[in-house]
Amino acid sequence: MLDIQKIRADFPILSQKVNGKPLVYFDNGATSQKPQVVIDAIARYYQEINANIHRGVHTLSQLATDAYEASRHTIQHHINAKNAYEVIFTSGTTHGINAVANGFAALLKAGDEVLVSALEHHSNIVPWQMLCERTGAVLKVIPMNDKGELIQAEYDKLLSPKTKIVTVNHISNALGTINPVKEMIAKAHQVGAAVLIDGAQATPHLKPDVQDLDCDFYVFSGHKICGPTGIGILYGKETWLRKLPPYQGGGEMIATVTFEKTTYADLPHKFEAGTPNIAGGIVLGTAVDYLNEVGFDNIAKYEHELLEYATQKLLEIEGLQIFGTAEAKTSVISFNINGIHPYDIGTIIDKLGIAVRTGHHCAQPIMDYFNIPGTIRASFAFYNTKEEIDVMVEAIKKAKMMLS
Ligand code: C6P
Repeated sequence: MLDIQKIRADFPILSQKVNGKPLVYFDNGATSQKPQVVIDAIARYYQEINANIHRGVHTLSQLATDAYEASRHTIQHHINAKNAYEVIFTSGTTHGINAVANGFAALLKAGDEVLVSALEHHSNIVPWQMLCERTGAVLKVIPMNDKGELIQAEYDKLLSPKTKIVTVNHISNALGTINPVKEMIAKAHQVGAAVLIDGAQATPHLKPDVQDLDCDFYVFSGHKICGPTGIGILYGKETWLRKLPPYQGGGEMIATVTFEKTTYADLPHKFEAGTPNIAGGIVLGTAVDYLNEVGFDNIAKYEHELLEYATQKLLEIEGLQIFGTAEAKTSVISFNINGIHPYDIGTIIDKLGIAVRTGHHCAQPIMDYFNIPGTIRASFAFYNTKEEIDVMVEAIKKAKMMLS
């Protein structure tokens, strides 16, 4: 069982007032709040060991390098990667997806197929469209049903020897659907396709096991898992990372450089050009340790309670419709109230201290599917409470009265 009050005390921002009201932070899908250990670790890095890494023989450079590489091992163990060099530091999910999509340009030819899902964030659509434009490959979309679940029978039909890569999120940011990625990966492998899993929304809620999933790539962002912004992870199977060309050229990703030819550094450095986000990399390890101390089983169980409680309470509001009713769902609720624009509700409840996201959530095709401009999205984390949900529900009722 989680001691929520003790956990909340770890997050200084949660005791703040916003617009004169206690903050109710339900925009965790956009970014998570940071515990004091993470905030302290950022300051400690700059106060005590700030130096460039993998370059100097001096003591600070060595300390910073050791801390950065220790964090890589923390993340390796967290996601159960076979080797630490399969864990690449990136600036975030978007960077990771672009690195892989860019690499596939060297492997695809006209007529090859790339499968994305109808549930994707723009970050997992646009880089693949750009890849298809460059190579003449064809983008195909795995459709979804009215509950926001991917239609597996349609996926089966789309898979063929022409499919070179399948790219799908583990959890949808807009609807909260948890996709059956393990089964989808196995099916893709039967036709020889690689699979990238966008774990941006999954990693705050669960501990991915990349070897058990057998995914070829798994990407996520540090800022959604209590870490800083500007840091993320691209996991890739060694065979794939060796096969793909580097994404960017520059310092630290080379073995030798002459004006005639450059040879590349070994993994993981081949994909880590330039001075990285050193503090971010180190502190991502701190964030992952913090979450593991809270425990992902505890997190999942508690967040599911919040989801069920909020769903039931929200549905008591007349005219409220929830988008995304998948059987397997995480603690995200997207909804609208008859005839009221989501921005109007979002703006009014912000005045009451409540932070939710409104709009298309960088997932316009999902909004198009439902023929709506956007939704109000409340996304809960393990530090939220049922009392906060009550505050939001009352605020929504008030906003509804004002607007109708
Ligand atoms: N979704 C949201 O409010 P970056 O921006 O690179 O850290 O993550 C991009 C991204 C990719 N895939 C999924 C499934 C995501 O949810 C996100 C980020 C945030 O839903 C901000 S748009």
